[in-house]
Amino acid sequence: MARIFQEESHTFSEYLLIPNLTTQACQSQNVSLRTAITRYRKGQREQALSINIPLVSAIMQAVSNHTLAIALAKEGGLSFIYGSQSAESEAEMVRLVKSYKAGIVSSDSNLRENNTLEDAVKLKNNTGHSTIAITSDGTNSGKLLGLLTSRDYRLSRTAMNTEVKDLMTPISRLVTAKEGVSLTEANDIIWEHKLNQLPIINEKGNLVGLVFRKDYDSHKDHPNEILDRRKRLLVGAGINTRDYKERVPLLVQAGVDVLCIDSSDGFSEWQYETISWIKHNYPNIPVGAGNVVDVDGFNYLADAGADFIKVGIGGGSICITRETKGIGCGQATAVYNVARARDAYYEKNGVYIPICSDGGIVHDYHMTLALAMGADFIMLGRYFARFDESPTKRMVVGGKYVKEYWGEGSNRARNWQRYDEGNNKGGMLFEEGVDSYVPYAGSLALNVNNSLAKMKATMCSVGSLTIPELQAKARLVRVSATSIVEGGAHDVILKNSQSVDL
Ligand code: RVP
Repeated sequence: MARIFQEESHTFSEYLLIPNLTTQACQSQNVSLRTAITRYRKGQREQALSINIPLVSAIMQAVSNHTLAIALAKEGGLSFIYGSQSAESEAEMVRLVKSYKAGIVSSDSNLRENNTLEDAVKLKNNTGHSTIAITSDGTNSGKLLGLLTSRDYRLSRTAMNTEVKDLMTPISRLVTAKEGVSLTEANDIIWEHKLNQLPIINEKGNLVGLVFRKDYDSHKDHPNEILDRRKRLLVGAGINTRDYKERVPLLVQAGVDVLCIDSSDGFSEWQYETISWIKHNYPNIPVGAGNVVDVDGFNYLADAGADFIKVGIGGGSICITRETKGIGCGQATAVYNVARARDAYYEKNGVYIPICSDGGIVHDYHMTLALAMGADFIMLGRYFARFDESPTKRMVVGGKYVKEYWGEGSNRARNWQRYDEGNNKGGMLFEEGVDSYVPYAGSLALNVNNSLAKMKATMCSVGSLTIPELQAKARLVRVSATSIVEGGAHDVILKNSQSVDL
């Protein structure tokens, strides 16, 4: 006999937070949004992988490539590079994030000395980087012969067929540092000689890497950025339950920090097997799993060894899984129920497994509600798709700037690994997602900081300086349909009805 749950499931818009006492210490600058995203044993929270803001970007073609991953990691959050591409190109995106800022980065723009200015300009347009290392073999580890930067030529005056050896600053006039130099020493040399970049070479004169002045400044501008021990930005990657034995090794080789199995329904034996294989072969690489919406799904993946568990089925803005398959649960109820399962698991086993609320964030305050209801961090697709750094094109539609945003279950993404049964039978028979536009919103940094300012203000109203404190203290109330209307501007004539909902 089927069982019908007595409780209705609800979504974030149906709840509000009741303020707690705001003490004098409760001020935005005192709020910490740092959150652990991988499992840890009681008393060992510091050993978990943590991020500085509780936002991660969705595993989607229209959202998480290397440019978004770099921008988000600089603000303190984490991207999961989309897995619906070849393992090689996904690994390449991971590599681009990892090499973005090591303090000492490996040079991604290199030419031989007999290449022409035309070659240099093409390369610069491709990589977006204006510093080109000129090496004996045109690779990033050849013998360093000189550096070419945009200061070395004037496109209006210099003939395009000029060889770079006649334009570059030759090694004899370059300040360099020897391999083994520390980042602090390298930065001192940069300051002392007023350089923009400092090449690092080994004892044979081969190029090892470059240190850029702008990276030093960048860290000052991005105090929240998340870095690994080698000062490289952190990045995650999505995987599936089909080709993980080939894909995971390439991602690990590229330096990925954390993996996540990407599936609309994660309560499956395929996920169990995938997690077991990763734990056996790569015990040091954390792996998240999901998505689930209830206690049973959570416990199953927790026992499988998942390092975090993603919650949400059908709540995504572009998702029609509920309409096509009739599975899912209101996102607020799902998060609340799974959070209780997590707490019970912690109580029983002494192991805390963070949960991620995935999809369905429409207003900024929904983020804070998701945390208050027990989420440790939040995954967003639509939100990030609107920014400059997302991979999609900005265009004008109906006189407004928009960006494209499509679901991984749409025909356009053809991400059948996420949407079939995970059993190698393959083939996407029906769509679970749509193709859409979202309003263009500008730079990631500006928007994220604005959203976080609201989050911190709400946390202060709830008398909480940290996410665990918010989870412990939050008091929420359901609101009636009429109260929801009362919550927006009402009974006035709005002067600007065109305003974009951020
Ligand atoms: P949103 O932030 O509301 O746009 O939701 C993003 C989430 O939607 C993703 O992280 C994923 O879980 C889900 N998704 C992605 N594609 C599809 C689909 O095509 N149905 N759903």
